[in-house]
Amino acid sequence: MATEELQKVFDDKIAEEIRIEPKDWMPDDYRKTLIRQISQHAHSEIVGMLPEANWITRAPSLRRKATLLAKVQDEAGHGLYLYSAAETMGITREEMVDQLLSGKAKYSSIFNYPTLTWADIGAIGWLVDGAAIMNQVPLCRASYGPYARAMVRICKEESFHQRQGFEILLTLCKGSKEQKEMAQDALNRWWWPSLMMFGPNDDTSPHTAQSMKWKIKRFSNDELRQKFVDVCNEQADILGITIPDDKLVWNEKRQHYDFGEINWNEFFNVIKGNGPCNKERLAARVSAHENGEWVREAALAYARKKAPKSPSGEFESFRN
Ligand code: BYC
Repeated sequence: MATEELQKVFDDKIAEEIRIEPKDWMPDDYRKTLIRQISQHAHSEIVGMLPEANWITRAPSLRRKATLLAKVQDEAGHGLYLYSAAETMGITREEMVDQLLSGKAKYSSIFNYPTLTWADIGAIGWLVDGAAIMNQVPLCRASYGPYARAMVRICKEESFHQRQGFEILLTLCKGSKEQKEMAQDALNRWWWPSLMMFGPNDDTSPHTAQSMKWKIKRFSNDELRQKFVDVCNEQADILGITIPDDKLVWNEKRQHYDFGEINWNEFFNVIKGNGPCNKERLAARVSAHENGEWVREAALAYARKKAPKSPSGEFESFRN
């Protein structure tokens, strides 16, 4: 088929809400956009394990430790589904890992902030996983099949994470004066970075318009951020703590909360690599990769021994 015909088949599928699958023809830019988004999403899940893992050894009870351990493991699983989804588009896992470790690929800005107290673990669950769900539930309807299907399972797990975070904060807020102050301090530090997770405002976002045409994104960055602000307000009331924004006010006409200006200089500075923990996060990933080399070698050697010989006499790669 000529390219114009292939393009038409692709456009019709998008219009009719038929999923694009790995073997289907797709425009180069669609492939490029998805590789960028899915791989950065995968990196975010993997780097996102670090701030929370910081508290596994110091969780205040066995129940909290077991839950946090399970949550951090879930994030590893999310990273792996997403790397697999990206691989269906023709990029290898090694290439993606190289892009992360060399600093070429982005990952979510939020994971470049430190977790200073136990309340931060509650705030991450409530706000960071909460923002993630708001952004990711619509991705379950993304036009690319493997990405959309990976997101279904991820979202189920993220909602559990969000609830465990909220419950940590609720416990602290019902506790002593010091505990409530710790919860408020965590909210003060995590609120604005959580709003930044949704990405730049629509008028400065280079990718949103095209990604919405392709039905990768179903809502714009600002639309999702607004939904998030609206739900968090009610949840903060239940907790009895205050969102650190004096411009936050219900707008009867818009039927939404108005809120203050995000510090976009801070956001762009963080995604350029200059946030409080960027260097530490990358160093941790590089070290984990280097220390895991023997595991990769052993797995490969085992797979070579087990794998059937290909007709050329070469051993199949264990991932083929
Ligand atoms: N941080 O045109 P835009 C999680 C970049 S994992 C860093 O709006 P797009 C979790 C953007 O990449 C959370 N960079 O782009 C894990 C682009 O740069 P490039 C991650 C950001 O792609 C563990 C440029 O800014 N979630 O929740 O249309 C524990 C322009 O942006 C950020 C996902 O990855 C940011 N916050 O929209 C707990 C979800 N925002 O690539 C929780 C999937 C923007 O041109 N991704 N940039 O160099 C998406 O939905 C979209 O990619 C985004 C950005 C909404 C994030």
